[in-house]
Amino acid sequence: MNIRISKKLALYLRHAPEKIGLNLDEAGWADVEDILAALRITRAELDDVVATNDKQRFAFSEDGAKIRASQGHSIPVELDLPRQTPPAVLYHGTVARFLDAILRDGLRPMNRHHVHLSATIDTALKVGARRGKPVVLVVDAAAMDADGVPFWLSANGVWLTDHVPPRHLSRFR
Ligand code: HQG
Repeated sequence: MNIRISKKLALYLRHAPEKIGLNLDEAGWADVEDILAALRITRAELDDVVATNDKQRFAFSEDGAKIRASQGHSIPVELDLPRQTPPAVLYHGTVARFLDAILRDGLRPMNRHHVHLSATIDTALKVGARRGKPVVLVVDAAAMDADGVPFWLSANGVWLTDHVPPRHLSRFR
């Protein structure tokens, strides 16, 4: 995968389309032709980044004419993801310096639209390790589900929710 192209796509499709004069519709889709022109890449290069991306960050529309980020936006988009019943337990990878705030306020979306949760400890460790020595929190998703809290599953397997209250969090390691 071409990491340079992937990073640019993440920037323009999630955070700053205006930097290259890109228009995203309300569901976050951009015209593939606009992306190719703006990044000066070929369709084959774009197809390769989408297909081989380590986290499957991007997805084409069914007809292949549009592309969007599957999650992680900071600009307002309505992904219309299906609400799903979560597994009984989900995980969140973070670092020790955020723990006091997290255990006081719960997990908050911060700059993103949702709190991002992982189905496996392994993935949570990797997410946390982006910031330092990873700390994994266990989320009692079954209890949240029983409370009626909605969860969504992104196209690339990330579990999303609005907020995780401290009472449903515990430290794994
Ligand atoms: C922390 C990557 C203080 C939270 C990954 C995290 C993921 C709080 C940071 C995706 C807090 C936000 C998302 C609170 C949460 N007080 N800190 N109340 N609540 N935090 O990047 O989950 O490569 O927005 O623990 O793989 O780290 O972008 O979220 O450390 O899937 O595709 O605030 O991003 O994917 O950081 O990562 P982020 P995240 P991509």
